[in-house]
Amino acid sequence: HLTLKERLAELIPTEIEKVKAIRAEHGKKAFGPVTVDQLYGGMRGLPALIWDGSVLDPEDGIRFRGKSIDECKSLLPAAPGGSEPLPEGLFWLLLTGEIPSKEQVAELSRDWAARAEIPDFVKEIIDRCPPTLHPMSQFSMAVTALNHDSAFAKAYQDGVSKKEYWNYTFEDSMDLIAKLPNIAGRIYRNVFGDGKLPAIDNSKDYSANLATLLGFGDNEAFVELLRLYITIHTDHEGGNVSAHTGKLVGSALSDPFLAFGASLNGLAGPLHGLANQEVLLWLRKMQSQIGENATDDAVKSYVWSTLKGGQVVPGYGHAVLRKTDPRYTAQREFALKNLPNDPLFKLVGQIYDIVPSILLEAGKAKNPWPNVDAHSGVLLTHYGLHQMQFYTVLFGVSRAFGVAAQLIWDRALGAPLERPKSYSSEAIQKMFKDR
Ligand code: NMX
Ligand code: MLT
Repeated sequence: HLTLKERLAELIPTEIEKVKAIRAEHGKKAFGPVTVDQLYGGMRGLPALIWDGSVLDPEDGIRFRGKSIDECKSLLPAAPGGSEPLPEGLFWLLLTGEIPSKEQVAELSRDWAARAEIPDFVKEIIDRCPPTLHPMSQFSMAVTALNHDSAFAKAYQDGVSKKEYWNYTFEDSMDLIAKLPNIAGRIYRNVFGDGKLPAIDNSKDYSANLATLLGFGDNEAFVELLRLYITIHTDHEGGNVSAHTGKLVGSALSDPFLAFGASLNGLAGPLHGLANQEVLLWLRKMQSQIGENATDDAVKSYVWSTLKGGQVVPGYGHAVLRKTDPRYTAQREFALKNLPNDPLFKLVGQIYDIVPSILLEAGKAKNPWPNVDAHSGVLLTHYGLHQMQFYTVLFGVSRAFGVAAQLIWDRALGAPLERPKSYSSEAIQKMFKDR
């Protein structure tokens, strides 16, 4: 059978021809008007990027290479004895559009385990961070520092041909993904534990190793949760802040470590990935104010007090989705199967019944339904991972898969430097004066 890199090498020439043909036939055709509101409004809905790995439908949610989360759950290989999809398989799917065999997935697990060690100076950078420095800042620094050994950066300095960019981007991307468990584990153990870290086990899959590094390797249900968690957080089409940032920075031919470091800084914002931390903080604050087993009326008035205080309800709303996020549903199904009586899960379910109608009544949010971040913290904390400041790091580990896949394809297809046009308000006033 073929390795992932060999299969990619086969697919790339056909894709290059496909893109050439699309551009030759449709290159000068217009999508439609661009409104002034889109310039001021965060470019919502503006067609601006190409990415084949995943597409987000406002109603149905994410599809990875056309496959829904449910389809991925049934088609992608699981671990022996497990039932959740292995994220190794999702990475293969994102890159090739194909479902890998069990053996191909096992080979990826072995490859990543073999590449997992991080340089001593990166360990020192992490160890020198004060425990008060947010784990996401530590994560982004460590990832950026991996650029020290970038194969792409070295090859570029050595004058490599453009045709070979994808090859070095692939190697860096594999190294990046492989090293994240050691970085995340080290940050977790330094900030919340005794700083001692077990070794990667070359016979285990990626999520099992990550769970071990975090101290939860013996809990098979937690390992299964991580497999699902990493699979569903990988990619959310091209326009979300972390994916787009990685693509943008990568377009300057910054290597995958620099590009993904930038992605992480975007993911660390409360309207994006940090929302999973914010959700748990908000739930805990709610419990401390209105008690556990609170009535619906008490929950309602807490939600209203959040809105009246000029804050957002974390974990609700979305820039594209207009229905419940299927990633929320997948996590809810996991909870119903594995922790149906968890009190915090019950609160999350109670909120699901209450918040959408309040957001509709408040009348501002275009989407009153929950997103992925409304559910992840309750699962992690159920198994003992209580430190919510760490939650976005796990989102980041997963998001590396999607960003890396984009970077590899962008370099394979020769994607140019991103450089959209900006306008001043004065220019807009002049442009539309008599229209
Ligand atoms: N609670 C309160 N108000 C909200 C919410 C919410 N959950 N969602 C949107 N709004 C407000 C929003 O702040 C805006 O108000 P204003 O006009 O005063 O600026 C108004 O509704 C219109 O916003 P939308 O067009 O519905 O949302 P937008 O596309 O701008 O932003 C989010 C999308 C996700 C940033 C927004 O829904 C939000 O802030 N949600 C809470 C934070 C969150 O859960 N983020 C995680 C997203 C998923 N992820 O992992 O990245
Ligand atoms: C994501 O997973 O990136 C978030 O849901 C945000 C988005 O898609 O805009």
